[in-house]
Amino acid sequence: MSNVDSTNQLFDRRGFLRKSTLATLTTLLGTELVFADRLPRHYLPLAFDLLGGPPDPMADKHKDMIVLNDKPWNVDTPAHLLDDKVTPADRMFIRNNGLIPEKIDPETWTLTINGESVKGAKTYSLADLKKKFRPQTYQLVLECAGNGRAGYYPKTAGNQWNEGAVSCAEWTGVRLKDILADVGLKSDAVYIGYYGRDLHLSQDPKQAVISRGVPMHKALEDETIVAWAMNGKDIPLTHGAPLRLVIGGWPASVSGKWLHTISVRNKVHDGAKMTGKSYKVPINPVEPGVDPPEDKFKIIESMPVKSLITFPKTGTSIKTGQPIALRGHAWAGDRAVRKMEISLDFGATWQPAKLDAPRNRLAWQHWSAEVKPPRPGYYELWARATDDAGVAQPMVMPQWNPEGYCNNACHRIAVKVV
Ligand SMILES: Nc1nc2c(c(=O)[nH]1)N[C@H]1C(S)=C(S)[C@@H](COP(=O)(O)O)O[C@H]1N2
Ligand SMILES: [Mo]
Repeated sequence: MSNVDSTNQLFDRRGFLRKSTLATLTTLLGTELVFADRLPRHYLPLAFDLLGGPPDPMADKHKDMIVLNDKPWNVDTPAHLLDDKVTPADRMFIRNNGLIPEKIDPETWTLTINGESVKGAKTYSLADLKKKFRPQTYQLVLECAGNGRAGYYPKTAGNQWNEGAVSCAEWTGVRLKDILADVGLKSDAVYIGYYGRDLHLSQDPKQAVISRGVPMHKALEDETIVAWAMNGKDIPLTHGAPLRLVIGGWPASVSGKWLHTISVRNKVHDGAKMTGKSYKVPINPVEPGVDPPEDKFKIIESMPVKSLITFPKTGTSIKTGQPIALRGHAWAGDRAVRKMEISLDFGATWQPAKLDAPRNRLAWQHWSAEVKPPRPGYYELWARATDDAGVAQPMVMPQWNPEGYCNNACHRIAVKVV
């Protein structure tokens, strides 16, 4: 049985095998499931074991991806798998808060724009969106706010992401600002909030999984798009098919997957995971381990400057006398990266790396460098990016926060020169 965890999606709310599941099973078996009407609640026929179980989001992923959790699916990417300039689907981290929706039909899918601050609600089919507005393609960095959480001490609750909860794929869709202009906004619009089709882990359809948003100034940026394609193909189901809100530079939690509604709000959006302490950090720095009350937190907006060494892979051995060629990417939320540096002596000295311009605003920037280790032995290569406001990555753990967000400490790899 490949994934007992996804069985949630096989049963209806009362715990009986869904009619659709039964139909699929019958087709796959090539015969009738006699006495299907007598199956006990929450009972999964053994046939699932024989057939290999329900669709598995890992089936399309690189074998070295790291599953942190499978209920819901949270899958980290090792840094060396992020070496491509544009992140391929099979190396893209997965961060789900609920269950991947089962039935996606692009033919009947719609996007509704509603909320207090629209002049009137409007609904578009996918074909409408493609026809009515001009398609745009952007490379956009999506980084989970919890990326790097594993590096915080004391340990904080949540998925223990290492470095890989970040991607920069090429997204195609239409500008949200074009759609909103077509709908017509009232002057009191301050925020948008998205709604996606995924189901809460409890399977209660009335319970929202996640519904986050951004202030109008971010919603109306050119690069904020409602996308139907990723890397030139339909968006993979795991990553939000058939329609996704894609907003670069901010916590990826604002990029709503399986998008069906956007509400334009006359106040800060109050959907699931906008309230409480989710995706928030203390307004004032706290001593590690201290968790202040809710009203002392602020919403994370632009993500901090950060970089990755994607080549070589940590733990590599290199022949003595050769320079070490290394490369990776750097990004800085809403800002650009201005400088990239490498150290091979634990941060005592730094040398500049070559840094490319981004393909477009909010895309990551590629960098490369060569270092010459003086003699055989163990080395660490550290990488440090500085953004265009002069803010650099910290070499040690940044400001600890109770939810473990925004760890942008320098990435480092181990290399042996033999
Ligand atoms: N509908 C929906 N959208 C969602 C989520 C989700 O659980 N449901 N997770 C968010 C979070 S927290 C992150 S980090 C990104 C992850 O995107 P990915 O799985 O495509 O890499 O999607 C965001 N959009
Ligand atoms: Mo996230």
